[in-house]
Amino acid sequence: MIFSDNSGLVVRTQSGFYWVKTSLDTVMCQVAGRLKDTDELTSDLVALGDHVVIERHEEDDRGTIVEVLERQNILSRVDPSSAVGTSMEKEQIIIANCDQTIFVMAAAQPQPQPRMLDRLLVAAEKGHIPSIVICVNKIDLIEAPIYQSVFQIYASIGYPVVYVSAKQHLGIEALHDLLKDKVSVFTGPSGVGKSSLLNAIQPGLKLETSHISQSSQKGRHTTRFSQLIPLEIGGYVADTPGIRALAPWDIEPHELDSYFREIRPFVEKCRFADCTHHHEPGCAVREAVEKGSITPERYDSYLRLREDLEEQYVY
Ligand SMILES: Nc1nc2c(ncn2[C@@H]2O[C@H](COP(=O)(O)OP(=O)(O)O)[C@@H](O)[C@H]2O)c(=O)[nH]1
Ligand SMILES: [Mg+2]
Ligand SMILES: [Zn+2]
Repeated sequence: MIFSDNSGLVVRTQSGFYWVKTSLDTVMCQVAGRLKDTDELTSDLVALGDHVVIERHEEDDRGTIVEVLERQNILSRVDPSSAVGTSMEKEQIIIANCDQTIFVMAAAQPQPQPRMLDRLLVAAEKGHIPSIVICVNKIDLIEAPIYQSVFQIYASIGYPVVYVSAKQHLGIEALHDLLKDKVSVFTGPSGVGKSSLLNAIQPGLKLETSHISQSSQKGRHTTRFSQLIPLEIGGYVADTPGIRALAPWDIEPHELDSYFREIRPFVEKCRFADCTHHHEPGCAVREAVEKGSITPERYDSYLRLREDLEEQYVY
């Protein structure tokens, strides 16, 4: 993307302010009022990673975002601060136009959360993210067979899995190669080591990392804004707030099966076109679970998420 002095990339968002990196400089902007009145706002008007057109103010060094260019892809969720589960719920865009998402989990402390990972994967599939990678950090803490038993299933269904330790500097080179010249986003629960990994990749970043209290084993939320960090090796990486829960945005129950990579190929073989894969006779998905081509864990994730979506979905 080529930018000019009045167009650029949104590199930071914080409380209604957006920092736009143009060909000249980085300008702090707000959103033009007229963009806000268009229609009912169900999503963020401007998100990290957006390509925007700005107007510079004559009176100061700030600007106004007057146009958001069409997004290539988005990673989003239901905004947890909106009225979740009602018609007033909103979409929160974690990042727009990224080349890849790297979902970070810890091998331990905090415990891996595969059900949450499955939700993240669904959100990324839905948002047309071109490359989806899973990064398992803190492998210094426990034995390989323990964490591999949780994560190798993802490699077998086609998601690259990289095992790393920010603390012992293991696998950091592999991450380096993945990030080079791309716009990437690190997302995952708080306390899994996202900021520590970014610090390991680019010493000198000095992102704030949190201490896990031994009693709760939950990371403190230290990241309260989102930013795209330019990498010395080329490209950007987004540091975003930790995610406690993720409800994928705007997914109808019947489309969910298409966002589970290993379930998708079986769907057209079910006897009924509207098969939910829950109880119907002649269900090729359940047959695949019985034969071991789909793991019970991922199938269970599918069923649970489908149930959540059925509850939320307004017919
Ligand atoms: N043992 C171990 N601890 C780590 C590793 N990476 C990060 N931590 C610790 O985990 C805690 C949370 O890290 P932080 O980077 O703030 O996590 P974030 O919330 O995902 O950004 C800090 O106390 C880090 O020192 C690792 O590879 N091994
Ligand atoms: Mg952090
Ligand atoms: Zn079925």
